[in-house]
Amino acid sequence: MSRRVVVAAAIVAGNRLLLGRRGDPAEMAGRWELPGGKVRPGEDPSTALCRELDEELGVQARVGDRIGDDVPVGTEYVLRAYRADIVAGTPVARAHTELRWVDAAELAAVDLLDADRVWLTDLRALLG
Ligand code: 523
Repeated sequence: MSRRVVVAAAIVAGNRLLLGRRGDPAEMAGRWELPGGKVRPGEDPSTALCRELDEELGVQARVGDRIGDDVPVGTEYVLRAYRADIVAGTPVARAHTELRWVDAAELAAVDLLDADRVWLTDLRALLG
């Protein structure tokens, strides 16, 4: 069985990265992540990420290059990160309990999900 791909976005504005705080499931509640979600069967990953950013943040985004390596999550998923830029709208927490723009120092201190934490070096590089 191949793993289902979950896509996530590194959205950077100036020297800050956008993170969302998860409200569920219980074991992830309160922790922070790059926004994103599951790619649907037959869906292009970039299209899936645009859809998720629209659903979760209410923004239109342009998906750019991949960053970091794919990260296995449990036995079911593989997580994949892309750069993304907001082209229309202002992010609103529709799927998260809170959104936050973090600089490099704040990123180092925040309670990121384990899988997202694997990309810390890649993410820090985006923040200069
Ligand atoms: N992760 C993860 N990091 C991260 C995301 C977007 C997702 O570790 N940045 C994990 C969390 C879940 C799995 O990937 O184990 C699926 O993500 P989820 O629940 O955000 O996917 P959605 O948004 O497609 O979920 P539903 O709409 O609830 O099906």
